[in-house]
Amino acid sequence: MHIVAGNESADVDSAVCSIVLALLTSIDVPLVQCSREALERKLDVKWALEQSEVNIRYILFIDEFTHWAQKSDAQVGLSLVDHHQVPTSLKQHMSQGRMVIKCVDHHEPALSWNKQGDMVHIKTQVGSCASVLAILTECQYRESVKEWCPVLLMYAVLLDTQNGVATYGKTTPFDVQLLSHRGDPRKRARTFQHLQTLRDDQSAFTVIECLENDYKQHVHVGIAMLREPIFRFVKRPHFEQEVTSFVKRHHLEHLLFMTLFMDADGEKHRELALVSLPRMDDDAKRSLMQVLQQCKTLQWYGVGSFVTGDVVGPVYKQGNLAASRKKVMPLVQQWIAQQAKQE
Ligand SMILES: [Mn+2]
Repeated sequence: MHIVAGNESADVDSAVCSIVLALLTSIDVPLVQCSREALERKLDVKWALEQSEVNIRYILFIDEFTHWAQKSDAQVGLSLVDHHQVPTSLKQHMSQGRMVIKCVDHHEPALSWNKQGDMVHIKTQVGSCASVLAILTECQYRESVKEWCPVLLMYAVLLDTQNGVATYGKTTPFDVQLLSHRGDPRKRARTFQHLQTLRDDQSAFTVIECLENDYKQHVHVGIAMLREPIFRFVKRPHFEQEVTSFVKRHHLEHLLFMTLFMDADGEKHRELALVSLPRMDDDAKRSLMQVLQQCKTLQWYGVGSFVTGDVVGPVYKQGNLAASRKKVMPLVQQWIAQQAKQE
C-alpha cells in the first residue's frame, strides 16, 4: 500500500494536496491527519471537498490508519505532502518495510519529485503547498488532472495567502500570479471570505474541539492554534477540566496556545500563551519561554496572565503578524533537542 499523508494540522492545504497528489500520481490512498469524525468540525476543509467530486469514503483518516497499522504488518510506502518530517502520529507505525518514499513540500527548501521519482527542488518561493501542486498539475501531470483539481488547490492558496494579499507574510509573487489566472477577482474574494468564515467560526465548539481543530505536537510539546483572543477563550465553560484532559490525552509536558483572529475593525492579531498546569515543570517552562523570547523576529510583548482555576499562563501579543506557528515550532524543536543533550 502506498499512502500520501498531509501534515498533522489537517488544514485545507494539507487535505487538498494529499488528495490531488494521490490522484495525479496514482498513489493508492490520501491520508488526512484528523479523525473522520473531526472532519465535521473542519468546516473549511469539509466545504472545499464538497465543491469537488472527491468521495470522502475514498480518503483515509488518521484514526482508521492507526487502527489498521496496529493490526497489520503489511508494507507501507509513505509520501509526505505539506511537511517533510515523519510526524509522531505516523512514526510509531513506521518500522521495517514501511518507509517514506517521496515528499512534496513548500517549507524551506521547497521539494518535489519528478516522474522518474527523483527529488526536485522547487526554486520558486510559494505560500502554500497547493501552489507547488498547481505547478505540478500544469507542467507534469496534465493528462490525469481532473477539472476540479485546480479549483480545490485554489481554495488552499486563497486561505494561506489571504487571497493573494502581497503584504501578507506567506504570499509570494508566484501565488499572486497563480490566483490572477483563477477567474473573476470579485468571485474569488467572496470565496475567500466564505472559507475564512468557515475556518474561524468556532463558537459552537467545546474547548477540546477548539484545541484539536488546528493542533501540532513535537514530542511532548503541543501548539494549538486558536481563532479568538486568549483571554476570551480561557473563559469558556469547562476550560480548566477540558484543558487538563487534553494535556493528559496527548501526554504533554508543555502546551502553547497561539491565536490568529480579526477584531471588529478587521485588524489582525496574533498572541501566544504558555499554559501552566499544577503538575508541569516550572523550570523547564521558564527555559522554554526564554528560548521563544530570544527570537527577536516574533516581537512578543507581555500583556498579562490568565488564571482559570489551576490553569494559568502568561499571555503575549505578537508584534510580527506575518510569523505563524511554522516559525515557532522549530524553536520548540531546538529547545527539546537542547534539553535532551543536557540530560
Ligand atoms: Mn501548507
